Formats: sequence, C-alpha cells, structure tokens
Amino acid sequence: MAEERAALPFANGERPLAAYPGKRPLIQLTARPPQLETPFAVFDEGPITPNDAFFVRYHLADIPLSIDPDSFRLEVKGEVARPRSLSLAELKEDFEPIEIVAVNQCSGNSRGFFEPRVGGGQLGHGAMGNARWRGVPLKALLEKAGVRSGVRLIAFNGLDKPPAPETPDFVKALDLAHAGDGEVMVAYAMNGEDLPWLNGYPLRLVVPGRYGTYWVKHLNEITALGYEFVGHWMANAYRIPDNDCACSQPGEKIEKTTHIKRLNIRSFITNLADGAKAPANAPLALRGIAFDGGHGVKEVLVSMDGGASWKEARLGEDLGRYSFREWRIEATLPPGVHEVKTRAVNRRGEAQPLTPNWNPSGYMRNVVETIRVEAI
Ligand SMILES: Nc1nc2c(c(=O)[nH]1)N[C@H]1C(S)=C(S)[C@@H](COP(=O)(O)O)O[C@H]1N2
Ligand SMILES: [Mo]
Repeated sequence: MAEERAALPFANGERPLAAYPGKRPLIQLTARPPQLETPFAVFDEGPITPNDAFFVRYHLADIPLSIDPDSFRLEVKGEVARPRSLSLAELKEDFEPIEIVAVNQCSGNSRGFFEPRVGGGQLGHGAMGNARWRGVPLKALLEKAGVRSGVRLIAFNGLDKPPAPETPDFVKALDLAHAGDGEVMVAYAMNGEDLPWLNGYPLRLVVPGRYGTYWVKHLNEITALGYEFVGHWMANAYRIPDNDCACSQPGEKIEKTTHIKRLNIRSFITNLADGAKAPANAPLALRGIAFDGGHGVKEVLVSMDGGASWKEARLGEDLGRYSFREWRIEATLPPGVHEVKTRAVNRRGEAQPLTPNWNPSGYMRNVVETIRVEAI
C-alpha cells in the first residue's frame, strides 16, 4: 500500500502521515524522537483539539516507553523545608484540582513560512492545540513543600533522557512568582482523559499563555533553586531578540536576547484553505480561530479584498482567556480571485502585524495570514 503523505505549502514541505499509538495519522516531521504536527483541517472541528490529533514535540531521542502508574513518583525537592515524593493517587486525592482551557503552541510553529528561511523543524501551522487541562496548581505543591526564602527559580525535569552524555537534559525553569501564580499547573488530564502518552503521560506542566517549551512532559522532578539556573535549554535555546517585536534583520548581529515567553496574537481561517473555490455572488460562510497569550481576544477583523477594507467577525463562546476563540462571518464574492485575510486584536490593543517579523530561530510567527479564494 502506498504510504499516505501530506504536503505543507512551502518548498520541501512533503511529509509522511504516521499513526502512533493513541493518535490518528499526523504529519510526521521526525520519527526519532516522534515529532508530529496536526493536519490543519482538524482546527475546523471545534475550539478544542482532540487528544488523538494533538501535536507532539520532543527534543531528546530517549523518550519513556513504559511508566508504571503505581510506582511513579513526582519529586518536589531542592531548597524546600519538606521534600515530597508524591504518587499519582496522592496528587489526585490530596489536592483540590483546577481546570483551565489553554493553547499549547510550539515557539517554532509556522517556521516553514519564514522568508528568508531559517534552520530548525520546518513546521506548517499545526504545532499548536487547545485543550481543557485538569490538575493540581503548582502553588499548592510548593506551599506543601515549603519553599525556603532566597529561592528565585523553580526547575522542571521529565523522564525523557539525552541519548548521549554530551547532550544536555531537557530542563526548564520559571521564576518563583510565576510558578506560584495559581494557574501554572501539574496536569494529569486533558479533555477529560489521562494525558496521551506522547503529550506527557502521566504528568505535564501547563503554563497558560506561555510557549510550549515550558510545558515539560512526563514531569517527575520539581526543584526549588537558590541560584540562577543556566542549563542549555534556558541559557542557549529558546531565546529571542530582546525588543518589542522579538525580531531582527537577516544577517544582523543580535546584541541582547531574552527567554521566549508569552504567545503573541494570531488568527486563522479554518474552513477554507489557500486556493479554495467558492460559488460567486452567493453567501459564503467563513470561520476560524484566534488566540493570544492570555490578555484575551477582543476582535477579529476579516478582509476579502487583500487588506483594503476590514469587517468585524462575530466571536464564538468564550472558553477563557488562554483558549482558542472561534469566530465567523459571511461574505458574498463577485467572480474572480480574492485575497482573504484575518487580523485579531487583543484586549490590550495588540494586533497581528501586516508584514512578517523575522528572527534567526523562526519563532513567534504571527503575521496576518492570507489565503486566495476563487469565486466562480
Ligand atoms: N519532557 C519534555 N517535555 C517537553 C519537551 C521535551 O522535549 N521533553 N518539549 C517541549 C516543547 S518545545 C513543546 S512545543 C511542547 C509540546 O507539547 P506536546 O508534545 O504535548 O504537543 O512540549 C514541551 N515539553
Ligand atoms: Mo516547542
């Protein structure tokens, strides 16, 4: 049987579709470790991304292949008065759970569209997803353990390991104030089920509003640190130019960088793809999604004429300020090819840029996207 394939709309965008345990066929970027992107049409199914279609990103080839839920322990250690070693049953029974709907998006989502092109995984728009996460607020775990004064950072490590000793382990850190804000969560469920294996079973960190790099999977160590943490994945990787647009010019030397943080604002049309055909002079329904890093989507503007004029779409149900927000609008197009654009604005007045920002790592793409629709 011929292998099923997908084509992302940029040069060398041909990928196999691969079905992993617990997943429907997804667009495979690499096999070892598995890196899978969600086919874009899934985002038209609704504002929640189904577990079996949720994208998968790993850095290290040695990912856990079996975990015993009875003997698994989450360690809370380092500069704490009462170090803990918690079973899954204790986490679920001894702590009041919280639920938050939040978007997990890889920093490099849409990297394949960067011009000039940049190194790194050549992703289409499918390295994002929106889910209802359930778990224990990290704040409660830190309070139980008693974080000592002088602690500035909380570090997070999971069960995946570097395949060779030269490769640094994947460890991420958050400022203590952020870690204990009551929203950062140690999640054990996603959309009402256990976390899928490839999305971090049995526990993962959920950092609402932040890029996926902080959402450590297979989380088994939480460490309070009394010193500045300089591991590879904080000090060298996932850094952006330290300016308002997180952008630079190709070839420019970047003087100062900072950690990548909050998701910037984005929007997409989900029911029509670039090159779609539609009946002319007849009502055409357009719909899609918008999201940002937690200020909340205020409006989505849609242009049917390449950006010359804009109309406000109707927003769908508000599932919370970290969630995808659905929108819809109707239009009637005369015969011909039309450039359709969507531009979201958040409650702070931040809008998607009309021309793309560039940076050498291919992070944080959020330009107003354009599709061409032919009315016939
Ligand atoms: N343990 C572990 N957690 C990890 C990573 C990893 O390599 N190892 N990658 C991070 C990155 S960069 C992203 S974008 C998200 C992706 O989450 P997902 O695979 O559930 O979609 O996981 C994060 N958590
Ligand atoms: Mo990522």
